[in-house]
Amino acid sequence: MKLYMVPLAPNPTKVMLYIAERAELGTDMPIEQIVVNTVKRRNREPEHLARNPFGTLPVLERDDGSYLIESLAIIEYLEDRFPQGSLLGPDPETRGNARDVERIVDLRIAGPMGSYGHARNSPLGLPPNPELAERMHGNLQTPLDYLEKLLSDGRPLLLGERVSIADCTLQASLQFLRYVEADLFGERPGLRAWDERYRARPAAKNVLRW
Ligand SMILES: N[C@@H](CCC(=O)N[C@@H](CS)C(=O)NCC(=O)O)C(=O)O
Repeated sequence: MKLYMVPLAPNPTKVMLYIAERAELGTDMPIEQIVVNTVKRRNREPEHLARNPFGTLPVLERDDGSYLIESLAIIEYLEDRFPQGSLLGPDPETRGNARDVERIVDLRIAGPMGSYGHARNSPLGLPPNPELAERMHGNLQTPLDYLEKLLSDGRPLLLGERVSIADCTLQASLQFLRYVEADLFGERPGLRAWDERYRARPAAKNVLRW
């Protein structure tokens, strides 16, 4: 299989972190990772549009040559294809909780963080938009409080002791924020400690560049 990706972007990074965490748990998935340079707009060229008409990354090319073009669908596919040592967890309760927090992180945090970063200091060269940045900052407060509260019981990771797809999705967005030199945690010591702890993991060290 092939994963078309770009290192800084949050959605590819979340899949790359997932693959690295699975490797740490003992499942080395046979996936070649291929960079598509979004700064040079290679993702908008016919070669990539043939893989994914929306031009986004990541894209997983399966062994039969067909594609998956949504990051969470790619992770779920890999979970189903390599169920031994699944990251989602062994039972419906664990899997339900992991999916729930991952959706909250992706929809309520990763999206606004991406918009905030691009509005402040876009790596793709988008024009600054202070008004949008301020609105995204406001939208992020309740979801960040939600995560801070989850962590307030002393758990090391977002779902407890075991790493989850929610950790991968959150860290993928934080790498992007570090690159654009933004910090949105405010006075949230639980999230700051989680960030340090997650970045010390071998999978994070293998994948993260910023
Ligand atoms: N819902 C898609 C979103 C994919 C997405 O928006 N990827 C961004 C990178 S994080 C991208 O490719 N942006 C470049 C572009 O749209 O030109 C997913 O989860 O995979």
